[in-house]
Amino acid sequence: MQLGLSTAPGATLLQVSQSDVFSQIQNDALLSSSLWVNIALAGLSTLLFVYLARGVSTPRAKLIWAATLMIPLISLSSYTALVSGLTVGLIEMPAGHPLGGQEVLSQWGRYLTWALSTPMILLALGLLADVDRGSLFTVIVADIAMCVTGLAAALITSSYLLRWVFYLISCAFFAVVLYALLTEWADAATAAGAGEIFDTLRALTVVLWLGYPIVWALGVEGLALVQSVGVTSWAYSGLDVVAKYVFAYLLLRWVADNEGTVAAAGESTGGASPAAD
Ligand code: RET
Repeated sequence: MQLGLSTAPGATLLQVSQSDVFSQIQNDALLSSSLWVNIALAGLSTLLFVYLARGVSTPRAKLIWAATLMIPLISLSSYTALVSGLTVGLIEMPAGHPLGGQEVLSQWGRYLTWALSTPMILLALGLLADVDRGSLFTVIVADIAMCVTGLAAALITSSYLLRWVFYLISCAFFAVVLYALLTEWADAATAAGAGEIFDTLRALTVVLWLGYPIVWALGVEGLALVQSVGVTSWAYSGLDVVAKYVFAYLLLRWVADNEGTVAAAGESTGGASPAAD
């Protein structure tokens, strides 16, 4: 994989055509396979989830199912945009960066579409745990802010320092999400009778989500300790497979088997259900 391409004088992100990036992706087997595998898995997961939901009838379970179904659908769009070159670009790294002055391939579309997919994951988890609306709102807004500031960290080309400032701001938003998952939401889930499945999903979420900022820091956009865009892309894709499809499958299977518990939680605790507050 070509990665620290030397910069042609005056070359900018906008001068690299989409088809150039597209052929660069197609010519890199490691990189393109990391994207195509996810397109295939997102498609299969969508079909499986529609099948799993055939018996779901209560409004609350339907809402959880709708949020969960969005996860592979957003992923399908996200990976198709990446593979086409639409949301991938060559970014010239600022002075001070290990690859300063060189252009690196940035899959910036990932950060953008995480701003759509991760709120669906948190919405499904929050509904499952029957958390109150204030908490759900705060966590989802912090999560979107985490993704958008992560996008800023990836796209800044003027200052190496500011890339890391935005990275730290994103980490601060991430801390809000982690804090809620580990404290308040866990208590709410136990009260709602979903303690066990919530513990499993929370462990999966906390451990895997921590992997994303680590991959960013090690990859070409951060410290460039790993200089292959294909390897970085596989790391993100691997995390995505478990954080999205395995997560969503476990959640939906539990909801389908425990619809009564899900419906009762919304009625009795006055949590995030529409009738509450
Ligand atoms: C970035 C870099 C800046 C610092 C932090 C990050 C965290 C990203 C996370 C992403 C999770 C993505 C998931 C996607 C599934 O569709 C943006 C990498 C904290 C936690 C689960």
